[in-house]
Amino acid sequence: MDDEPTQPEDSKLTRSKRAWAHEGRFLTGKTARPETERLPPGQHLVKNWPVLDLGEQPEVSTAQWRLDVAGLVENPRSLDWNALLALPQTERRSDIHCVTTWSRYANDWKGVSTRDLMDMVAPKADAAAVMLTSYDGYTTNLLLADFAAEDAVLAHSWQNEPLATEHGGPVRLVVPHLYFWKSAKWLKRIEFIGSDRAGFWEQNGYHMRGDPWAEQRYADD
Ligand SMILES: Nc1nc2c(c(=O)[nH]1)N[C@H]1C(S)=C(S)[C@@H](COP(=O)(O)O)O[C@H]1N2
Ligand SMILES: [Mo]
Repeated sequence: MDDEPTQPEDSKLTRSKRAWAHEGRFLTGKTARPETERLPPGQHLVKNWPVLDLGEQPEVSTAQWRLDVAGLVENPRSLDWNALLALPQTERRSDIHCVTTWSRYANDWKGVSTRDLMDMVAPKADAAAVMLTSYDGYTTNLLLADFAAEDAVLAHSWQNEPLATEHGGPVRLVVPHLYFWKSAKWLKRIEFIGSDRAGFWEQNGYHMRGDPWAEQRYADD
């Protein structure tokens, strides 16, 4: 016990780090932001979870479900349900911000992080963006850096329950730092592409990136 290292409790760095942790500095997770900054501009908080789709909610059983990962990758894959569950499983808590102005705090997701997926498929050097395609025909695009965000998850569970069909089960993407239209439900295909291309809403007047903190709602914002 005598030679137990002294804790540098009062060092300048430790004090700074404690202050940064308190402010949530350097963290991207919204949960670390001060409460006053947790809600992006123009948003209001809801307690329920609204359902938004194109009018069709495809019923895809876990037995039928496949996720094709294709395009500019070294190791293209077609994952079935068991292959998805065999990958490292990640839990993330994040807030939802929908472009229609509702936000919902503290959603607990479980699934495969996009970083672990990328470790498996190994995007090529010229991959710059991804195009997502869903079982209802929906598409949406993301820059590679946004897709690879630390808190982005291919989610199969929400609050410890299987993700409901209406919310995109068996598997949806969740990219919490962008408006929720980027978080494709009923995910079917991820294609790594060389340059960013507009998906469904992006072709219909929505912003190519959709950062809620910059209010990137529409194409001319
Ligand atoms: N496949 C698919 N994904 C989708 C959509 C859709 O119509 N089809 N709508 C998007 C939009 S506009 C929003 S706001 C969110 C809604 O997700 P929720 O219904 O779980 O709230 O899903 C996004 N992902
Ligand atoms: Mo939306």
